[in-house]
Amino acid sequence: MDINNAWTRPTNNINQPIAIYLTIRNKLSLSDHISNFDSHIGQSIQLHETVEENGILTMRMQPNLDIKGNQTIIMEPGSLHLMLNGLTEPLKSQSRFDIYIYFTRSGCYVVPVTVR
Ligand SMILES: [Cu+2]
Repeated sequence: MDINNAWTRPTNNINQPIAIYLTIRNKLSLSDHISNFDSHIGQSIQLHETVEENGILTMRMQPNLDIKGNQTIIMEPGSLHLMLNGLTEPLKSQSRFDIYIYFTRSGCYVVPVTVR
């Protein structure tokens, strides 16, 4: 996996979930599957999708994400994103933290997230 461009926005409000965006490229021709997420700076991370229902944007949890061989998945505002709940500290601009993404086939990746 190539995992790039992981970022989020600064916040002082630790009571609000934060959205994390990134790009995942499967370099293999075999499909893979994200099985779990983790981070030291939050209690849980879920995969969310932003969808429009009757003209209103809402977020829906996506319990599973399959990545086909050679597929690129772009998480960006208004579409797929990771939602981190239970932030333990404010996020300062230009700081960084790590998240962990677990793939069924490719194993665990440490992904540095930049606070923009
Ligand atoms: Cu969300």
